[in-house]
Amino acid sequence: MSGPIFALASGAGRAAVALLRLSGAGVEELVAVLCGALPEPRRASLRRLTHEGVVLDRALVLWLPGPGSYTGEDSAELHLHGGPAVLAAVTEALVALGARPAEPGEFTRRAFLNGRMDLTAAEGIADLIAAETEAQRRQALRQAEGGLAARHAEWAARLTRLLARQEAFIEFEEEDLPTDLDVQVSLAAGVLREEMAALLADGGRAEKLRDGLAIAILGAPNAGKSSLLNALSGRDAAIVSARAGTTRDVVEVRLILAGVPVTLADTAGLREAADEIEAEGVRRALARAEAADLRMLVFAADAEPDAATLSLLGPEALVVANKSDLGDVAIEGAIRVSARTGEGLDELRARLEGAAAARAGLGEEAALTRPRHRAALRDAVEWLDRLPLAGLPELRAEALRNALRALSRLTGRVDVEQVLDLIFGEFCIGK
Ligand SMILES: Nc1nc2c(ncn2[C@@H]2O[C@H](COP(=O)(O)OP(=O)(O)O)[C@@H](O)[C@H]2O)c(=O)[nH]1
Ligand SMILES: [Mg+2]
Repeated sequence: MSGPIFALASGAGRAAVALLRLSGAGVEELVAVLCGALPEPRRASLRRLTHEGVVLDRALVLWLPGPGSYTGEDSAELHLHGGPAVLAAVTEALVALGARPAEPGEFTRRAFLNGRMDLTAAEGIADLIAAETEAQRRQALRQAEGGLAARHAEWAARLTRLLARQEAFIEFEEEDLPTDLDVQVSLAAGVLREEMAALLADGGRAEKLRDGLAIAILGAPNAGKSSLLNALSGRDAAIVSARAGTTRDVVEVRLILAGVPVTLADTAGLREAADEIEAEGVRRALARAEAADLRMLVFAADAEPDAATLSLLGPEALVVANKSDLGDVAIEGAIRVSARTGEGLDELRARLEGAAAARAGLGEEAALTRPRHRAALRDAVEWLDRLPLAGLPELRAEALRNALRALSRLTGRVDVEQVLDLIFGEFCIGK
């Protein structure tokens, strides 16, 4: 057990109650000193907290002895009155008694180090705290409760068995092991490889649900891109003007579509720029088009489609014919809308929601929510790919061992030091 740490686990600022968490060796004495005596474990007890004869607050105290606590260490919670002076006085007393403020993510880091959870569960908790939408919450909770870890454990167990068989072959080569052992191991490893590849081939939807989907609005000047952004977001985020070339930088609004956080980006109209600033705007628009998960191509229904926008057409694009109140130029597959009259906007919104759900909706089962998961799994697949090429039993065992090691980076059972800082750095202090 490491030394005692403490942190405010509730939000900062004035509130009815401030929740201060403590964890580590020495918390038992610390709580006993503050309360006068150690309260009954795992029971909320109302106590006067005193330090050196001064009453600090009257608080609800929970004494949570390890190893059955969140961190696995001796822990406590102090439910204080939420004023800043109360918090300051209690903090000062805790420091005087030998505790120190926790680093971001330190409670969860200790929980991981004490075997209370694996890395994917720790990440799930970080995501749960950050979740803004229902779909994000469900995805995070699934991971926090061990969805991905369970998938990993099943694969790791199978891979370990294959490795054991392959190593037995090295040890007992001359004896009567099945002569087709190599083939058997390769076949089983091939099945495993396909399952992993299937999870990798999900189009990154879980990562997109976590990080948000990027939608770029593109089209000729004056097609009504800014008007549509404003209509979809329900506020005047972008300047609308009859003058072509008004929007020069990228204007972003955040929306939630079908539970998916979305960044909708309005861009400069695509045309030969009149000046340097507009040219930069067009360059940025094209960069957005490149990086976007979804392109919304806007044409004006009272004009012929322009070549620059047409060149961005593709199966993945959502095509919109705006200004339906002014004309009816036929554009293949376009949704007819009018930012002015509101015609077609409900359909446009529904189509955007459908597209968002298809690209980033909540999946059926545990998914890869971070690039780090993807990298680990991709490594494991690559090692399994090498297995059939390796002739010597030693090399085959090595490939399996490396695949297992790569896979284990997911949950952090081995080889984890280098990823720890990365992961726990995402946490806020007090968790
Ligand atoms: N009649 C009509 N005018 C529109 C419509 N949408 C936009 N406009 C007008 O077209 C002009 C250009 O709109 P804006 O949104 O700035 O286009 P952008 O250059 O593509 O961003 C403005 O005067 C808008 O009021 C529409 O659906 N119908
Ligand atoms: Mg504009």
